[in-house]
Formats: sequence, C-alpha cells, structure tokens
Amino acid sequence: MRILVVHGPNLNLLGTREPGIYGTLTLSEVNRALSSLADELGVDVTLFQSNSESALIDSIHSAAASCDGILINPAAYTHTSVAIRDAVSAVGLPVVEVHLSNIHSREKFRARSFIAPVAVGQVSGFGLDSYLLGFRALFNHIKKGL
Ligand code: CA2
Repeated sequence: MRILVVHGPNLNLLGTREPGIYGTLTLSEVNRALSSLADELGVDVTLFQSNSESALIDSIHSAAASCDGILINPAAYTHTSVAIRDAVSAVGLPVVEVHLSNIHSREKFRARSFIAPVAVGQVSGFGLDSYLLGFRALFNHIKKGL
C-alpha cells in the first residue's frame, strides 16, 4: 500500500511561528512520526509540502497512478480552493482531511471546508494526533477495499 501525505501552504513554518495555535512541533517532526507509523503498518509513504496551489494539485494528480490514498492538510486552501476539491474528486482516491487545530472552534471562515464533502472523513483539533489518527483511518479504509 502507498499513501501520499500532502501539506499545504505555510505548514513549512510549523514550530517556528505562532506556537500558541499550532504548537512547537516542526513539519520534519510530523513527517518523522508519519514515517514511523507507516513503517509500523507496512505502508510506503510519500511526503509533500508546497505553498503553491498548482503544485498541490499536480501532486494529487500524480497520486492517481501511484498511490492508494491521500492524507491531506490543505491548510488555508481548505477554505478557498474549488480547484483542490476538483482534483480530489477527479482522481477518485480515498482522501482523509486533517487539521492540527479545531477548524470549527476558530474564526467562522475556517469552519467551511471545500474538501470535506469529497473526503472520506476529517480529523481536526488534535495536533500531531490528527495526522496519526487520520493516517490510521485512511489505512483501515483502504484495507477494507482491497
Ligand atoms: O489547523 C490546521 O491544520 C490548519 O489547516 C492550518 C492552516 C489554517 O489556515 C487552517 O485554517 C487550519 C494554517 C497553516 C499555517 O501554519 C503555520 C504554522 C506556523 C506559523 C504560521 C502558520
């Protein structure tokens, strides 16, 4: 099984700014934790971060031929991007959406996700655990379908 993990804009700054909201964990640490969970589950993982909407869309397209599912934190594009939602719909792979913070308890505009309706599910508000729980849920979902 191969899973693509996609991190959206500004998540490269994780751990270096706004620790009050997003904590002190860096993106490298998140990726290390995901890689070790993937090893434990026997999953090949590809990790990708970009600040560019088009690069994120290209990575989703490329997963169609090589991956069984996508774990994505679309970051701010969650709330704005019809293009990323269309890419998710188009590839037809199972997608789990994750967020470090609880997007439903912050500003009103963050509660709306363009991605959630085309995702298998969403995990929000648990910091690193959102990624790890989302990864496990996606793994179990894919396994059921194999
Ligand atoms: O809670 C999440 O994971 C978010 O996807 C993070 C996004 C935000 O726009 C979403 O509403 C919720 C922001 C990612 C930016 O991350 C930063 C990390 C450190 C410093 C500045 C930004």
